[in-house]
Order: sequence, then structure tokens, then C-alpha cells
Amino acid sequence: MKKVLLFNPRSAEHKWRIPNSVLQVAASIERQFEWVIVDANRETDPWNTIDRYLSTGEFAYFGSTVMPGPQLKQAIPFSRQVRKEYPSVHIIWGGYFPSNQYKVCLESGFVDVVINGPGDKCFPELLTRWEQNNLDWEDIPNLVYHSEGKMVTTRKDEIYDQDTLPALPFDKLERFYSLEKYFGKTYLGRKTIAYHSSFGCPFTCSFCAVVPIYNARWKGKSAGLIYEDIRYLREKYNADAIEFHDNNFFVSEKRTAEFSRLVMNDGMTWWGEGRIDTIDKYSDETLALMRKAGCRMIFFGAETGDDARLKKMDKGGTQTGKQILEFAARMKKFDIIPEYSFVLGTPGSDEEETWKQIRDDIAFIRKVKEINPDTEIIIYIYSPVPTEGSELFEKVKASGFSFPKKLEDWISPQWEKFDLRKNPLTPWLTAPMVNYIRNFETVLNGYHPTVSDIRLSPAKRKLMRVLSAFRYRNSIVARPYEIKLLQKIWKYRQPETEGF
Ligand code: B12
Ligand code: SF4
Repeated sequence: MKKVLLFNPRSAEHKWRIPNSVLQVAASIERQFEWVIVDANRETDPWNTIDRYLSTGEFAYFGSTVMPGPQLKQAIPFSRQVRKEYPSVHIIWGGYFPSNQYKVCLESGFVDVVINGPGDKCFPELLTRWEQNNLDWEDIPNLVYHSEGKMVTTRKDEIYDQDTLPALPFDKLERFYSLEKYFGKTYLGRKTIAYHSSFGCPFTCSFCAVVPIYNARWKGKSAGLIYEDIRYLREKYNADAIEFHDNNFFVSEKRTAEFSRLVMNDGMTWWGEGRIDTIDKYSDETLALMRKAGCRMIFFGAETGDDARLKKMDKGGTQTGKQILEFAARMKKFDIIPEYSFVLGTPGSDEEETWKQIRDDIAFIRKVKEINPDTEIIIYIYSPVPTEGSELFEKVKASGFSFPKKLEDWISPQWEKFDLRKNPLTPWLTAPMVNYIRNFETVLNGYHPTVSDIRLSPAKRKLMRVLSAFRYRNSIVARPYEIKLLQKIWKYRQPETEGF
């Protein structure tokens, strides 16, 4: 049997997290294939390590996970290099970028197969057939590849019962990289675990990359199994905090309450992502229980305070502007910090309406801050994802927007900004609009610096707040150079780009 190299391209400058994507893929082939992981976050020269492995001639498969943005900057050149120097090695990409943009990946000439969604069952099956020189893959789910000049997209499998999947091989990862260094110091604790406990999401927001892959389905690991992993990592490595990386950790109140009861006496602080309308249905008892069990902050997609636009975004559920405000107050009562993310810059019917939407959203964010000043605000600029058929995406296409036609174009500076949702190349957003949003964000971050930047001392926070007070209170946001300068000197961290 040939070996498999699993590559995690660099995704963060600091605070490496357990590379859960490739670790879960490794678990899926553990019994049949020998594998190694190259985590570029932990390498000074990742190509050198890849080359060292491949030059042994023992490897026939190079599997890379790819998120949009910075991971592409290594996934593209390294995959191209593998093809050039080791043409017999098969190249497989998985993760959110190739699942949503498979066409451009396959047309690159160096990606042989895209794993379209979870790889837990299709990847071992694909490798087994490849080993047997059997290229008949049409019945393997979750694949996209070229066959006889045509693109083949195989059927999507259901989301698997998470409790039946093999356990993550933490001990084997330790052979490549010391796990200690994966438990970074964050706002939540001295040693923070990154854990992923469910797949998909039951909703269909029209701007969200999870939707085309999971089509409103969700399945989570049971509370008991999550707790087993957490306890193992706590006992072995003294971890004291958890970032749940699920798209929607809180879908089931029962599971959340059960996990809270299990973790209650372990002194863990934790964070996860959820929906306002879902958690607003939680009882007061569950919310109190969660807080007591260490739930310190929850990330919510608030998106906008405008009910008509919430509807257009297919936000689903029952979220309204009024509820967003009331819920911020409710969270205050339970001492759980709501981290609200807003998506600004969705297309209006004309320039005037787009401007109005941006101004309304900013006014709404200020209102949220008045109601609960502890609310953390994350601002994204709308970057379309191909949610075919949604009203929003139809509008986007009608505006003349299209994704890059060549894979390499995704790593041009403009498209990188698009991925980071900082300055997208959407035809309806003018430069003054983007500047206005960015400048407001700078002033807001100056007046209300995030609590998650733990390097920012109380004195620095105070200085930044004093410096920004006049601008924030009087809504003067143009050219906030003095605040930008301080943020640059102090390397102010935005949790949306690098995590906590
Ligand atoms: C952790 C994470 C990060 C971390 C990375 C941490 C680190 N140090 O490595 C940080 C915070 C840096 C980050 C940043 C960004 N992220 Co991010 N991130 C995630 C998150 C929360 C978890 C990823 C994960 O570990 N999943 C767990 C694994 C087990 O699941 P999986 O990756 O889906 O893997 C399965 C399959 O996809 C497949 N698979 C995946 N890879 C491979 C590879 C092979 C070979 C095979 C066979 C199969 C396979 O099989 C796996 C097992 O079934 C996801 C959301 C999510 N829930 O997945 C977002 C997510 C991937 N990120 C996203 C984005 C957009 C970003 C950013 C680009 C932008 C932003 N502003 O957020 C930045 C980029 C910055 C950067 N520096 O790269 C989006 C992608 C959306 C899209 N349009 O495609 C997601 C989906 C969040 C979202 N809902 O919007 N991110
Ligand atoms: S609730 Fe969140 S994860 Fe679910 S579809 Fe909407 S934005 Fe995506």
C-alpha cells in the first residue's frame, strides 16, 4: 500500500490550532493506510518537509485541505510543485474552498479529485480503488473529478452519524507535532482546545458557504463523546478552555445542556457559534447552566437589524431586528458575551439604497452597543458564495459579478481581500462605501476594543478609547489615521481573521 501525505496549509500566523480537518481525514483511513500530516502552521519550510516525504517514493497521495484565503497561497503553489516534481502522485483537495469552487480547482490541471463535503467515507474508498487501479468511481459519494473530458459530480451522501466515526488520532498527531503547542493562550484560557463536534447547519442563509455543501442538514456528536475527548485533552495536557469550531454548535438545547452538566466541575471556559433565534428559545435554566459550566461567549450571525433584508438573506428561523436587540440584553443578564457578526454591503436596488443599508446597519450596531456594551461586534463585507437559486445570489449574478476563472487568480491580492471579506470586488460596492465601513470599524474597535485581544493591556485599551471617543460619539469616521496607527503599533488582533 502506498502512503498518504495530508497537508494543512498555513492558516494563522500565531496560535496554531489542532488541524481538525486533516486529523479527521487521517482517522478515516487510519485502519487501511499509512499517513503523515504536514501542518504548515508548524513548519518553517513546509515544502522541504513535503519534498523529504515524497522523495522516498513511498507516497502516492497528496491530500490538502483548503479554506479560502491564506490557505490557497500554499495549497496552489505546493500542489503545482508536487505535480511537477512527482507526477505520479495523485492530488486530492477537500474542505470548504474546493467544495464550493470545484470547477476552477479541477481545471487547474493539478487537482485530480475534489472531495465535496465530508471525506470520512469517500476518501478511504477512493484510495482503495486507486490502489487497485480501479478508476470507476461513479458510485462513490461526495466526489468531483474529470473523466473522459467531462466533469463528474457524484451523489451527496447523508451527514454521517457522528458517534459512529472513528476517534481522532490525537496520539498519532503527537508523533509529528507536539500537541502542547496547539493549545494556545486565548481570551478563554491558558490552553485552548479547538474542537469540532457537528457537521452542517439546519438553516439556509443565502450568503453562507455551509449551505451548498450541507443543504440544511445537521448532525452532532453526542454530549458524552464530546466530553470524552475534552476530558482526555484536559487531563493529558491541562487544557482549560475550548473553542467549538462547529458552524452551529447550539442546534440542540438538550445536547448543550447535557454537555454543560458533564463539564460543570472541570473549570473549562468555552465558546461556540450559534443562532440568536435558536438560543433565544433556550430556557433561563439552560442559559444559567451553560454559564455556570463555563460558557463565556457565543458567536452569533446577527447580519443586519433590517427585517426585510434578514428575509432576503434567507436567514430562516424567526430572527428579527427587535429580537437581536432584546437578546443582547438577555445575554447580559446571564453574563454571556454575545459576539455579533454583521454582513454589510449586500446589494441594494441602486447606489442610494446600498448606501442607506450601510448607514442603517451602522446605526443599528451603535444601538446594540448602547443596550449591551459588552457585545463584541464583527463586521464582514458581503462576499458572495455560490448559493445557486437564492434571491440574493441571483441579484449578485445579475450585477455582473463572477468568480475567478483561473485557480491562480484566487491568490491575487484583490481576491484574497474578497476571501477575507474585507474588500470584495463586488460591482455594487464603491470605494467610498468600503472605506466608510472600514473606517467605522476602526473607530468602533478603538472605542470598544475587543476583549479577545489579550495582549492589549488595560492602559492601552483606555488610551485607545479616549483617543476614539470624540469620533465615536459624534459619528466622525473619515480618515481615522491616529487610531489606525495605534492599532498597527499594538498589532490589534481582529478575531475574525486569526481567531482569538
Ligand atoms: C478553524 C477555522 C478557521 C481558523 C483556522 C485555524 C487554524 N489555525 O488552522 C481561522 C480562525 C484562522 C480561520 C480563518 C478563516 N476562515 Co475559517 N474556519 C474554521 C472552521 C471554524 C473550522 C475548520 C475545521 O477545523 N473544521 C473541522 C473539520 C473536521 O471539518 P472540515 O474542514 O469540513 O473537513 C471535512 C471535509 O470538509 C473534508 N475535508 C476537508 N479537508 C479535506 C482534505 C482532504 C484531503 C480530504 C480527503 C477531505 C477533506 O473531510 C473532513 C472530514 O469530514 C471552519 C468552519 C467549520 N465548521 O468547518 C471555518 C471556515 C472554513 N472558514 C472560513 C473562512 C471564510 C475563513 C477566512 C478565509 C475568512 C474569515 N474572515 O473568516 C479566514 C481565513 C484566514 C486565514 N488565516 O486562513 C469559512 C469558509 C467559507 C467559504 N466561503 O468557503 C468557514 C466554512 C466558516 C464559515 N462558516 O464561513 N478559520
Ligand atoms: S445559521 Fe450560520 S451556519 Fe447556518 S446557514 Fe446561516 S450563516 Fe450558515
